[in-house]
Formats: sequence, structure tokens, C-alpha cells
Amino acid sequence: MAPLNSILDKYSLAAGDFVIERVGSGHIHQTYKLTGKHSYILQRVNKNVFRDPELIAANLREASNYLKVHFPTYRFLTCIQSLSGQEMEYDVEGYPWRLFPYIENTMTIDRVSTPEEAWQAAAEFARLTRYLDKAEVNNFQPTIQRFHDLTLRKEQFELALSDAGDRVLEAADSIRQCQAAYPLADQYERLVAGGSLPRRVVHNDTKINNVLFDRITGRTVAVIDLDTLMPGYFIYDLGDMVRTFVCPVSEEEKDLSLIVFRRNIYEALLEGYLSEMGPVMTIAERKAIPFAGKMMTYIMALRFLADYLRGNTYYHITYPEQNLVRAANQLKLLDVLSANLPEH
Ligand code: GN1
Ligand code: MG
Repeated sequence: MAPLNSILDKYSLAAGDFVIERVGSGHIHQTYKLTGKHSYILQRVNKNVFRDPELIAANLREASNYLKVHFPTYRFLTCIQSLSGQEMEYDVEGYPWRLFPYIENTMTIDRVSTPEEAWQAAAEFARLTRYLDKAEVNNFQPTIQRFHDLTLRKEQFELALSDAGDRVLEAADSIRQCQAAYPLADQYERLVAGGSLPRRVVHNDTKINNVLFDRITGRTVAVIDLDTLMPGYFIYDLGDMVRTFVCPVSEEEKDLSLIVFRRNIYEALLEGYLSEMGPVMTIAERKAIPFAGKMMTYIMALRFLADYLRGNTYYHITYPEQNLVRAANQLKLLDVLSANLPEH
């Protein structure tokens, strides 16, 4: 807790004034809730993943300034500045930390239970993209290079595979399935290299647990986890929603028979998304809607499997096979989505 105390000093807060607990189900950062007279969320940024954390702060300033002018009532959740006016403060080990206000009477969910939740959350993520539709995309910088570039992720998977030793034996089925899905990577390449999808400022991490809901009304309050708010394509956001909303179980589920397509949730998600984004989407974007969920599910299968093959260096795990379980889960989901979302 020593680094935590030294960070709190920089905000003129004292650890003794709070009950501090680790929260959240993210795979990358460490997140703490500080409960006190005023409550906060304090987060240690993973500097191995975000090599230049200042880019996050720069993007958020850019978005925040734009939104304040053009959509002044929009609730855009940025962090609290430290006493010296910084968005991030560094501990002695060089880790960046940031502090957010805790918004009372809100909650996150790890699973969509009703079409209404899917509609609301999708509309909330889509609203952010629409509000940034006319912002200058080139003023935003990638906080992780080629983050959702399927071509790169396929190459990284192949590299991990070439150097995986015995791990390929346990992972043989998943490896085969990833290779069998290579045509999706070709399809991505054609879609993106063809230049038919406009580059937009997108959230890039639209999992269901990155939306705050009001505990009482059940309505959405805001989106959170804005580290990857950066240039990309709408398929990244829509796709990650399909990946995490439509299936009744999470990516951690080992019982693959529970992975099914909930059509009513998919339809509500799409309707909520289009309620905001519909008017600004191009024809090419509309045509790519069925591809989005498959692409993002596949990219996660490749990323989880590559991480397993290289010895679990990226995602936080609690047991050795976890990334392999996640990959098998996502590959089953990919099958289910492919069966339910034909493209022609
Ligand atoms: C990571 O840390 P978290 O859970 O917000 C990952 C996302 C994945 C997600 C899978 C920076 O997000 O891309 O979709 O795990 N974020 C990064 O659960 O790699
Ligand atoms: Mg995230």
C-alpha cells in the first residue's frame, strides 16, 4: 500500500480517511475503490500495455474540450487533476496512477440480463461515437498501436505459435480453429484496406461492464474505461458489444454448451446502437454490421490464444490454463455468431 499512500498525497487525500478495496474485473489495470465521505476510484495504469500513458491524457483532453463546446450536457468522465494539475501521477516504480470521482448510486454489470439493458448500453456507447463524429480524428493518437488491427493480431498469433514449444499440444484444437477462421482476417483486410469504412474516434473497449447504470432507474449514466478512445472503425465498438452482450455467459465460462445466441438481445443492441449512430453511418458501415461481432470475437480468440502460447505475459490470469479457456470460449462464440449472422 506504500505507493498508494504516496499517490494519495498528491491529491491531498489521506489513506486513513477511506476504506480501500480492490475492485473491478479488468484484465489490465489495478483498480481500487476508496470509500469515505467522498468516494473515489483509484487506478494504477499498466505501463507495459500503455507504453506512453500521456497519450491517454492527451486524447481525453481533446475529447473533453470538444464535447464541452458541442455537447455541454454530456457526461464525459475524466479523471481528477492532482494538486500540481496533472491527470496522472507516477509512483516510485514509475507506474502512472489516476483518480476518478466515484459516482454514487451507480453500478456496472458483468452480464446483460434484459433487452432493455442491451438497448441502453449500446445507445450509450453509440452516443459517444456520434457526438465525436465531426471531431477531427487526426487530433487523436493511438494509445496502443494497431490495437484492433486483425491483420497484426493474426501475425502475432503466428509468431507466438512458431515459438510455443509443448504448449501447442494442449492448445491444438484452438490453434486449428483459429487457423480455419483466417478468411475473416482476409475479409477484414479487404474491408479496411479498401478504405470503405470511415475512420472515427471510437471507444475500443465496449464490454458491458464499461457502462455505468443508475442503481435506481436502471438507465445508463456514462461510459467508462476511456484509455483506448482513439481512431478506429465502428466495427470495433459494435463488435465488442455483440461479443459481450449477446452470449449469456462471460469469456471465462468453461462450459461451452452455455454459449448461445440470444437473438432478442442482439436485436435490442442493434436497435439501441442505430438509435444514435444510424443517421451518421455510411452504406458501407451498414453492410459491415453482421461482420462486426465475428471480427471482434475472433480477434479476442487470437489474442487470448497467442498470450497462452507465449506464456501468459499480457492478460492477468488466476490459473495457468485461463487464457486457453478464454480462447476456446471465444472460438465457440465465433461459431455461434457465424451460424446466426449470415452476411449475404
Ligand atoms: C482487456 O482490462 P480490460 O478488461 O478493460 C483488453 C481488451 C479486451 C478485454 C477482454 C488494453 O480489457 O481489449 O477486450 O481485456 N484491453 C487491453 O476482456 O488490451
Ligand atoms: Mg479496458
